[in-house]
Amino acid sequence: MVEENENEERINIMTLGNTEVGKTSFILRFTENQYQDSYLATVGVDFKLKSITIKEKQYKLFFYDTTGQERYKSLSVNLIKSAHGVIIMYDITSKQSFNSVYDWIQNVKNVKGENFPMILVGNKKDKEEERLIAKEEGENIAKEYKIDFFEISNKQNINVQEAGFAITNKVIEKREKEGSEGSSPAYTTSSKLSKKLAQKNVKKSCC
Ligand SMILES: Nc1nc2c(ncn2[C@@H]2O[C@H](COP(=O)(O)OP(=O)(O)OP(=O)(O)O)[C@@H](O)[C@H]2O)c(=O)[nH]1
Ligand SMILES: [Mg+2]
Repeated sequence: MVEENENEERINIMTLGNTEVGKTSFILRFTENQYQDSYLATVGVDFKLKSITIKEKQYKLFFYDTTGQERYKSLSVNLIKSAHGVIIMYDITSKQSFNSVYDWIQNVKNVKGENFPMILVGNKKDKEEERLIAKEEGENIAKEYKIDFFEISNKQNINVQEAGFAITNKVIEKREKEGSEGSSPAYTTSSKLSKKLAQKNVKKSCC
């Protein structure tokens, strides 16, 4: 079982993007500061946890992870419902992964509407000699959708923490804003779906 600590507010973050862009590697680097060169496609839904304190408040981050393989796309799209924030990822050496960014963003918008916390990340910044997507191209999409953009490298640990904390802060800002507007968002309680998944997967990946 995932230990529920009353003092910790839960934040569900999803990584979305084509297969092999580095979603699992990002989560591993952000939560455990580890990196593996070998590739193993994510099977089903996985997650990892990280507890953090921001402005003296404790948060438990749940990073949800699915494969970007086309045939499992509906699984990823279904999970968006229980996300509080999303990281859209592409690989700077893969045109196809970059071309899919619009689709992934649109999937999120279809489920969550406008102004949902989201950031765009171009991964594998260490492979400069194989780069096919200029930094400006990523920046332009981010500008178009008014979201933050980062180029990162999980391998060399560049900008990974910055991206992880940026999406976390976006979620917190939105909650604070909605809280101050008097609404009581469903964010503070975990959704049934994510809770069920957490219980199902906790044996696979643990704290
Ligand atoms: N050079 C380089 N390789 C990376 C980086 N991040 C991930 N990789 C490699 O890219 C491959 C795919 O990484 P994963 O994290 O498994 O990709 P994924 O997006 O989770 O893939 P799916 O689960 O199939 O959707 C692995 O061989 C990683 O080692 C990076 O920053 N630089
Ligand atoms: Mg994966």
